[in-house]
Amino acid sequence: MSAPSSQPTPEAPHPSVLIIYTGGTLGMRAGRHGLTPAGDIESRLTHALGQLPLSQQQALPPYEVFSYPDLIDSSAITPGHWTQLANDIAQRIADYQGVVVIHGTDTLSWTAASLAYQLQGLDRAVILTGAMQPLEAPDSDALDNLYGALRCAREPGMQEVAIYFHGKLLRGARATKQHSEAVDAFSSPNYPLLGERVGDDIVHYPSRSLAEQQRGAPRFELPDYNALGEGAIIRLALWPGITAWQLAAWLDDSRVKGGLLQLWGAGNLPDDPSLLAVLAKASGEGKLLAAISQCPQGSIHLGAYAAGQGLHDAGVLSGDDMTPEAAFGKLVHLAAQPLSEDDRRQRFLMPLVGER
Ligand code: ASN
Repeated sequence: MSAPSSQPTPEAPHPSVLIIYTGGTLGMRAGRHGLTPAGDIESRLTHALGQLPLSQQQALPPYEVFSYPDLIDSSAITPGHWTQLANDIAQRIADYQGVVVIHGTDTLSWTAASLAYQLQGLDRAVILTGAMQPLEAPDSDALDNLYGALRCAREPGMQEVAIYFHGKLLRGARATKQHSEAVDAFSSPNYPLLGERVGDDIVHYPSRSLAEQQRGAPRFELPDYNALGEGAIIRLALWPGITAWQLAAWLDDSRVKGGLLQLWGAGNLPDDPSLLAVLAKASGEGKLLAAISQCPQGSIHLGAYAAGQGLHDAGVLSGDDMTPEAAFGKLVHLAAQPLSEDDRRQRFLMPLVGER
């Protein structure tokens, strides 16, 4: 898969929005062992969107559908899928007004964060959506989510990867799944909404968008995450009583190239020098280590407490107020590129797509 040969030309956009279907509950049907991804999505979408009130139908852009042949429950997603999806979007986006990705909700925010890093410099919208109930289920949230996502995808001021779900437009690299059952399943704990649905309209807040802040020169960064091999970046949340040998069991493995630590509160670790020694050894071997909080809201401040003092010296980078999805996705993204260790560390600490 290769990057597009030319960048999109905003002066002459194609009127359609491209819908990319990856699977997820939105398109599932009941099978013998429970809900399972189902195809025939184009005619199902036409039928479902045709049930909307006429005024809403008229407000929708025309669309084309690209469906993956192997549809998945998003719990099966891997960084390899993120690479594939980013490449497929990069190859096609210049021909469309924007892109909607239909994705399972379980890992939707992980994919959104990864796409944000890979599709830096977008000059139009890539909107991920899904549903908690299948399209054909009674009172499903699917149709409203599709309606909103299609409207957002053609919004000219939207020039980033975002999630539209239950009336809210969230920055992709700031969002997280907050509920396993409710239709209001996503939140953006440390960044305000990019927009929201008001009646039949979508209100967009341009001053919060990447287009206003730091879009920069259009460029895509499409590294091959497969090249990292399975499991090169790990994620580990502290628990009371964690020991150095347990931490070492993850970090000493030569296949591991980096890791995300989820610390206590504002960035604290148990008062145990042997834990810091394991971290310092891994950093010394060139492994990229970063830390965020286990708290869903707020930031870490390494060294604010004595209990967090040694982390900086052990080479652990502050992930500030990033979501686990954004911090983990950034480690994967940086580790997959031919960068020096210093460059990786520097880029981790600077905001690339408004993720921190
Ligand atoms: N397990 C489903 C998925 O992530 C959940 C959903 O889409 N609501 O594919």
